[in-house]
Amino acid sequence: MLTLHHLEYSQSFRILWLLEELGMEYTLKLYERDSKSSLAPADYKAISPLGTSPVITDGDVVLAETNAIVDYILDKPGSDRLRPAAGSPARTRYLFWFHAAQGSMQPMMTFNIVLNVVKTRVPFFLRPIIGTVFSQILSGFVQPRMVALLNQAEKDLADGPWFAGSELTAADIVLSYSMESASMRGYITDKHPNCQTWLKRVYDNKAYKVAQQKDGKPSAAFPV
Ligand SMILES: N[C@@H](CCC(=O)N[C@@H](CS)C(=O)NCC(=O)O)C(=O)O
Repeated sequence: MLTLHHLEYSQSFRILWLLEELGMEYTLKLYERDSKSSLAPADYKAISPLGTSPVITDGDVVLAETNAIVDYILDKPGSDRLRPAAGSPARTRYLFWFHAAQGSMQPMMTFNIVLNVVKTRVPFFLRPIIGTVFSQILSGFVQPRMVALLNQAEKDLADGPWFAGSELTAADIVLSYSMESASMRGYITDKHPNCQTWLKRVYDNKAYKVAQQKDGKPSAAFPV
């Protein structure tokens, strides 16, 4: 049976939601982050070929990388209902957002988290200078990219309740973690009403709620 190795406050929450959304049978193993480094613990790193979360095991298969895991699961017989049909307009939107989530938005959020964590760990007398440098990185690099992504999200979500249109797809599931991170870090504001409504829709989703219960944490996203 497929086992999801779920690291707390990590991108694997999306795989938990996906499995619940599909109503698939699976085993869930929960892992806590290392209290000093906030990274995955040694027993988690021993499973994942990249040492990162998410990772699944399924018989002899060990698979890391969020979107590879999503496609692996959706390729299972009877599970292909969260990808719009090839050639449909919804498919093009789906492809864009499924890949923009992991290729563009999540890297910005991870970068943001890393800067925040580093800032709290440098000697206090270096913090003002480090803080200034990091602010410049955030305003010159992260902020413009997030503005472009969220402006596009606002536009696309004006056409339907979900990123690919009328139906929930795996793009929404993958985006959920990054969009929650963006909201927690103040990138999603009142200027993004469609994004705010979409996030509410995600939190109201039945399978998402079950995933939250199984996860047991106040948020899916890393809270720093
Ligand atoms: N591109 C990878 C990114 C994975 C990643 O960086 N995961 C973070 C959790 S959000 C992680 O494993 N952090 C703990 C660590 O690096 O030890 C994916 O989509 O799976």
